[in-house]
Amino acid sequence: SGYDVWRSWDEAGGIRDELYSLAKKNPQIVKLEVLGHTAQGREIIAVKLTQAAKPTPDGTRPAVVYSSTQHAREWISTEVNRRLMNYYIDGWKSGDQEVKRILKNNELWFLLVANPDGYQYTFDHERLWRKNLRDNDGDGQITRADGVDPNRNFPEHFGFDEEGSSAQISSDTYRGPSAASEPETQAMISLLDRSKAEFQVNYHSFGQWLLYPEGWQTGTPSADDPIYYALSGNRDDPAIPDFEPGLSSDVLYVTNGETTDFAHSQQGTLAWTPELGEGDQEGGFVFPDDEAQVQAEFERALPFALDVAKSAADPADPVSH
Ligand code: 0X9
Ligand code: ZN
Repeated sequence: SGYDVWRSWDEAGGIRDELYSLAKKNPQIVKLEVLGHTAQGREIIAVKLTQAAKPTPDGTRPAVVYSSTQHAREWISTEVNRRLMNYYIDGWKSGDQEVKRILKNNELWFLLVANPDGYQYTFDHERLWRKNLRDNDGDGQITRADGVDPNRNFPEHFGFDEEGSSAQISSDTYRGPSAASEPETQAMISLLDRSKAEFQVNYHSFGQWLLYPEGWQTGTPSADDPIYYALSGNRDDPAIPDFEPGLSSDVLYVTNGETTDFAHSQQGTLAWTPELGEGDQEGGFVFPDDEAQVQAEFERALPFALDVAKSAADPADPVSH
């Protein structure tokens, strides 16, 4: 791809190749699952990590879904999540006791590129593309009029108002023709179903936020708030250093049809949106192509990711940050 750090989906040795090769090399702990196919025919791939003498059926162990790159341009989210997946695989191989405990007790699911069409498009055509590649106007080409925002297409307050998503096809927050109209949305829903996940960490970028539901309104507290508070930390001592934890609709902005709202309300999966990376305006989407800075961002995010996994067996009694 011409970058030091970033790798596209399609290229030889890219993200898709890595998923297949990790599954092939580590059959005792890695299972690959094709959840669906995009408009352009790319596979939407999840990987399950768990260790057992005999294969355990999906959804039988306390589960965490780590997902990333619903928004095509948010490359740092895939790279942090990819390093997390490899941290678990390498840790298991080298006998890291904490990692081995987690993989014996839980199933961890990784959806590194939730929007592979859009992701590939940011390498080949337009670095700042956000949405998927639905041909909204049916003219057979991809232009500004095309694409659905994968994080506005979920069947939870879908299209509730025009502030939280848009009905305009050219908008970057176009919600799509109907709830769960998109293969990327259907794949995420099937993953949450299959895993019966206790928790989801849905990495995005940017802004150094650690967001949790609800996103569609600020009004109603949830009975699960104590778990969100315990795992997220607070402004003075956040679970991801320098990130501000908070209610997504309150500290950032209102959305509807959003993933973590759906996960929490419809699936009973407590879910966060970490917004990785600092920056201002659109520049923040272009995280530096610099190994040391990318690794530092991964290491910053790691303790929270581990705490969530360690809490999955008993979410009511979370590993308090
Ligand atoms: O707008 C989004 O989908 C997320 N931000 S991003 O810049 N990565 O596009 C935020 C989603 C979190 N939910 C709410 N803020 N309600
Ligand atoms: Zn995003």
